[in-house]
Amino acid sequence: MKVLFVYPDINIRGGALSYHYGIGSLSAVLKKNGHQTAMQHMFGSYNPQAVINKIEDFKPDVIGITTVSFQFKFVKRLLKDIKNYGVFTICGGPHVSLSSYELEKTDGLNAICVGEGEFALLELVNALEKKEDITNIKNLWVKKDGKIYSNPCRPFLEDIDILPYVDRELFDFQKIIYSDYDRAEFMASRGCPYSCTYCSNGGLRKIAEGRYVRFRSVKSIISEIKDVITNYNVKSIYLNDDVFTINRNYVQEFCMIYKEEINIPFEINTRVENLDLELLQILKDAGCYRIAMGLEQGYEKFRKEVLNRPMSNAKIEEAFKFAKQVGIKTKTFNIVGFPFETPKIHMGTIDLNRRIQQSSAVIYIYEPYPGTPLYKTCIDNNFIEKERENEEFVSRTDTILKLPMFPRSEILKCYKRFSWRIYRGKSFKRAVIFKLYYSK
Ligand code: B12
Repeated sequence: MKVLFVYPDINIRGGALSYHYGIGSLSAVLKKNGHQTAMQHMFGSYNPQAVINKIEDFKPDVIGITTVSFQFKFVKRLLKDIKNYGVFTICGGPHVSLSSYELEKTDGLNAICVGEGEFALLELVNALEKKEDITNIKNLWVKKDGKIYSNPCRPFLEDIDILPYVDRELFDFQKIIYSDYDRAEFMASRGCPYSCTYCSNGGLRKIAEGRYVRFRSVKSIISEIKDVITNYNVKSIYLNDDVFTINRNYVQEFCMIYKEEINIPFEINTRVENLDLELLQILKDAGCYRIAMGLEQGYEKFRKEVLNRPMSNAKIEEAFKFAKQVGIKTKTFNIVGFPFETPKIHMGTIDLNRRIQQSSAVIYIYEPYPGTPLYKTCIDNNFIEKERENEEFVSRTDTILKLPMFPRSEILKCYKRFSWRIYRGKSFKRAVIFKLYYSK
């Protein structure tokens, strides 16, 4: 069977082209089982033509679309635009996993996948090929003759080493590497143990039975990295896991083998709670050049009570001090425009970023995701401006919230001024560059 994947990535800000691990993994499993796959990345403004061309050339039996919440409005448009081709359509990814009601409401959509999709999609494609019943496949909700068939989820895969390496050939992976300063991305794990109220991980964890946070064996990830650096031109590596440092023994083992067998610079995502001087030194010795951390909000009480991020500011400052001490660069992710935040509370984020002296800082505007506690807060308090929900803007550069305590105009102002405010005392040149970048 032929499966065409669609990766909607419309109105996303950023220089690097992105890879999609979910599609890569689904495609690898299908190919291993004798099916053919193709992929269309939708980038820039909404334009269905490239997908239509692919449908005409590749003639797929199934169209599989991945979707985060922000992209779903474009997915709905696409489903309408390709409806006439009569191809079976299925959507998966965090948005539909936490909003399965979308199946009933969405014209042109035949099924959705809730949670992990590798074996559900394989079963679906096999059943369609043999013209068998498709209404009782675990993880799938299927719409047939106006009726919705919803099925329970199979447990989370216990051992993710059983999966083949993600299919990188499906994308122009070398082009993706070149677009990101010759850096190749990997994931050693699935899931996150924390429950920040604005993030989908808390909801995704409850979808199925079993362990949500799983790491591949060090042997398996090292061997994939070796494979990729042999076949592509790569100068550094980014481990894109939600939090790479959850298990200290794992990090130690990884660092030891990585240094011996790979030995090129790498970056990870981490959390301050997992870091101490010793671990940072181990990371540094193995070639870790930068750690990226969600700081999100700098006012300790707000961060704890509204965002469920209980780490103290003292702990954050200590972790950044240690990173500096061992010579690892740091990057913070910050958000402005949370429900109940005020311009004054946001200044806590500016102050903390100034104090910790990170090497770089990124700011986004809060985006509410269905299925998260903070989305419910937005609904309960009537904070979402319904008329603006389908408005087109670049993801996380504007808000659809109407907050009495933080007007939209103020949120936009804080977003645009963020880098200027944190860098101007430190590096005037950098402050000006970022001021221009965010003022666009
Ligand atoms: C790594 C990562 C990225 C990477 C890679 C994206 C990717 N998914 O591969 C990059 C940096 C590119 C990225 C970008 C963004 N991300 Co991101 N990202 C993650 C992270 C940390 C891990 C995702 C991952 O790779 N998991 C492993 C793979 C194997 O799982 P998966 O992609 O979910 O796919 C599985 C299932 O979902 C399902 N599935 C997925 N698609 C499909 C399609 C079909 C047809 C089927 C049958 C099944 C299926 O089967 C797959 C295999 O089991 C998650 C957090 C998390 N733990 O999920 C956030 C997360 C997915 N990201 C998020 C967001 C918001 C974004 C951005 C919008 C940010 C931005 N504005 O730039 C963009 C959107 C990009 C896009 N157009 O989709 C949110 C989405 C929340 C939501 N409800 O919308 C998450 C959940 C984090 C959060 N804050 O809650 N991200």
